[in-house]
Amino acid sequence: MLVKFIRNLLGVIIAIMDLATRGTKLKRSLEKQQQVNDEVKSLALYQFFACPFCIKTRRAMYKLNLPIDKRSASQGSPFRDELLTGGGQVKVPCLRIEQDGKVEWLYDSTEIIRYLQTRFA
Ligand SMILES: N[C@@H](CCC(=O)N[C@@H](CS)C(=O)NCC(=O)O)C(=O)O
Repeated sequence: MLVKFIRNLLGVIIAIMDLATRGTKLKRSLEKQQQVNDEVKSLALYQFFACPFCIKTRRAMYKLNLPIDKRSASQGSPFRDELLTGGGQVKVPCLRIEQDGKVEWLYDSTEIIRYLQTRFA
């Protein structure tokens, strides 16, 4: 109970520090950014606000200037059930990728960041 509280508190502090120190976003031409904005409509990040792995992933998304839909997988959220049913486990971060009529659920922050950098950097 106390450990969980301290862990969550630290997560919130890290999340706030992240927001304050994000720096600059990748700059693209207007047309290119519009194309990227359209492409990321087929992506969604399932996450917790205060999870360090999610913070790391959100930071990379910010730096790459990717307005990906963020879905909270916290207790009581319908997205939690969606993640469990679709991906097979409630573990965050998880990137839902819809492509060519198929859906892939990509777990692990390092894998997600690698995927985003390869596709959008
Ligand atoms: N190696 C994974 C670790 C992910 C992880 O441990 N996530 C925790 C939250 S910080 C989780 O989803 N735990 C399941 C739960 O809290 O229900 C990554 O880098 O994404």
